[in-house]
Amino acid sequence: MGGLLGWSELMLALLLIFSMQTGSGSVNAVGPPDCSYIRTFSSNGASGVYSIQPEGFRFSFEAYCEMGTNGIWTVIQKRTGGAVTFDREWAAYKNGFGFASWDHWLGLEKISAMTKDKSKRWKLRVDLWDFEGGSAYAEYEDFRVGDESTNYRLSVGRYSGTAGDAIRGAYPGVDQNGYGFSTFDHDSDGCNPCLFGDIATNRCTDFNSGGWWYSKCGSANLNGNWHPKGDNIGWSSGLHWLTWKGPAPYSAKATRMMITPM
Ligand SMILES: [Ca+2]
Repeated sequence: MGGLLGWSELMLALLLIFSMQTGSGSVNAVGPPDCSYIRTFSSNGASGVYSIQPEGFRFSFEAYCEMGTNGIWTVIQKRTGGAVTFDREWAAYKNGFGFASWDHWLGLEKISAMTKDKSKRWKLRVDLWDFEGGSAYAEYEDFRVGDESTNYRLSVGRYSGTAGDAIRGAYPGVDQNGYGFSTFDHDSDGCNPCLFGDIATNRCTDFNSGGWWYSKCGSANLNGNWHPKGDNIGWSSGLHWLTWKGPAPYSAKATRMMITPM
């Protein structure tokens, strides 16, 4: 047993050394910096999971590339059900979790690395599906996420779409643009406390759960708890985009967030 463990640890160490070397840039042949390059790397160019490595990032990783009619997008978030829990700590949101081919959060380090080059502009698209067969979308120009020292601060520019601009808020004072990311173990939500009727809260995650760019909790959060059809309205934690469906909070059936260079 001890011998087997020693062997697996040795293999892990070798893998780590190898990945550090490949990440150094000199042996960098692992993949494109984001999905928009896939067609030049791959002949068939179908939607699916590809290996990408943003410039300056330490290692390559799997991401889902959506080959759309309006661009090739790198998916950074997807929800279709409750099997993958999104009520997770800072480290999980930092590094990512779930399955690239299915429900997942790509990870703030990766999103930040992709969008940090100020000479490049990025568009964010948010897709929302309801339980009644409908859908809506929101697009933001100049999407960017800062590094960890800024708590992965969110920046978005001009909005367009059919779902409403829930990031800037369904009501005044809750603008999430320019706010850092919060999880239950990492609070930068601007509540100390926030008052909702008779309820005072210091942490949006106490009610809204998940991790998000909470600003006084706000009107958008797609990383809350997933709820099934018929039991999806009125929960404080859900897949909420309150400019789309509200004021009674409607939790979406499915969501997707993805980015592409502008
Ligand atoms: Ca707080």
